Amino acid sequence: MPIDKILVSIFGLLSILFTFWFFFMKKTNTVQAEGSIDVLVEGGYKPDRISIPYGQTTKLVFERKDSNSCLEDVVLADFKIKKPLPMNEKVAIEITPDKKGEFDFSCGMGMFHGKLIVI
Ligand SMILES: [Cu+2]
Repeated sequence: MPIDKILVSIFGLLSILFTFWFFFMKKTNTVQAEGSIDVLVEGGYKPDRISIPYGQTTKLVFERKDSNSCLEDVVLADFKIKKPLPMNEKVAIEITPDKKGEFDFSCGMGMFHGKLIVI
């Protein structure tokens, strides 16, 4: 087998492994909120996949540490919530989901995203 074919095969195998790893990591990133959860806003949302219980009130406490004006609002469109996030201030948003499923939250312009998973 010529060396270039071996290299291509190895590269192909690595990209398959990377794809699996990428999606696997994304799934395991989900954090379960128990009553309340802190969300760090810095270059995105951390954590960005939050599972919350159906029919119960969960407090999402956002704290923005990123001066990027893009992140100055957080929008939970499905819950009709839009809140400004002043720098270095904790902003609590209480939600009581009355439906199950996955709901996006994002910055005001929709460039950074997170997901609420109601279970
Ligand atoms: Cu934005």
